[in-house]
Amino acid sequence: MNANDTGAAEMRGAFYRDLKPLHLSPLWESLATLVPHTPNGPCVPALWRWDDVRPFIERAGELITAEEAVRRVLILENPALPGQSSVTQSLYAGLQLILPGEVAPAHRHVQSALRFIVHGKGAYTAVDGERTTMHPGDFIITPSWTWHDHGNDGIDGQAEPVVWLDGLDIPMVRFFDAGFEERNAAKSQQVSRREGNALARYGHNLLPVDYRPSSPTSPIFSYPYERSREVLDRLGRDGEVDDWHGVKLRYVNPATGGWPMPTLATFLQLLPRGFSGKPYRSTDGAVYSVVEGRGRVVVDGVSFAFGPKDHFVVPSWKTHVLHADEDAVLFSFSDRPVQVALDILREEKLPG
Ligand code: 1HN
Repeated sequence: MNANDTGAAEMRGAFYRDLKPLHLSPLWESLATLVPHTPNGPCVPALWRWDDVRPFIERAGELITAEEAVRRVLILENPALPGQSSVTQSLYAGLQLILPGEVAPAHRHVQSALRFIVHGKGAYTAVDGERTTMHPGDFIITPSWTWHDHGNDGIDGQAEPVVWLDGLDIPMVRFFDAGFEERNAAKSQQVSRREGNALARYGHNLLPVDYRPSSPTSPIFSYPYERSREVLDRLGRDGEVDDWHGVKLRYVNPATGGWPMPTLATFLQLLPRGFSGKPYRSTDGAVYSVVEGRGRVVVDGVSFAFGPKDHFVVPSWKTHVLHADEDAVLFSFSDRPVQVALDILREEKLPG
């Protein structure tokens, strides 16, 4: 640097300091960060092992009731975003516990929520007057601005602690500063339809003749694991195994063919025993819940071994491969519908 450059740098420095009080800043100093050559977000891959997390979920159950907590949840925080209640820049994830006899009181909010049942059965969630009993692997939707409460009455007189994964679009709603919430005077909402009504109406390749979607969210609240699992099995046996994803299906809104939720995409995939996937990356980072089987995900060369009830996050544009030692079933969710709507989704299936 010659004397001239030093002088120019000092003059620029002085200029930037003078700009500050006017809340002005020079774009040329941040352009490369604002418009990166390729995605270079702060999030890191991470894995939460069920064996590590479970004792803390149990302790939370001893320390606070579901009613006092409103929602008794341990948030899965991206290690690179401490204190932000975010597992990626756009996604929230948490593990919620409800003990036998407890009630998590009714409320509604703009944020859309999904539940993926991880552990135990016999809890219920009530959405818009209909209860759905939870079983491991079920995918359940709480649409934006619908009343919802949870309880745990058990099945046939047998009740056990139930844990599920909550996935919400909280960071997206926060980004838009568009959040509203209301609490219901009643702890549990009135039941107005028998359990299974929505699935009967909308979940069998038939729709009520005059049905017109009243919202972009799927009219099915619950996608039972039993049915989805059977399809994976069938397609796996038929050899429809993608070199990158194994047998991977997306959940669908039967009324539109689109995503079940306007902000969150959900997927279920089977990695057959011995599967060794090719590298893949996409701009929608995803949170995974392991339902069955053992294997590993290798993200940018770092290996994370997973087993049943483990959770992991693969951030945006991180190259990753999936391996399975046993038949493995993975549920996942991402912000794909939003990226598709904005026409910014990119994905790459890389050669092995
Ligand atoms: C919420 O309403 C639930 O209803 C779970 O179970 C997690 C996290 C943040 C905000 C609202 C639920 C939540 C939440």
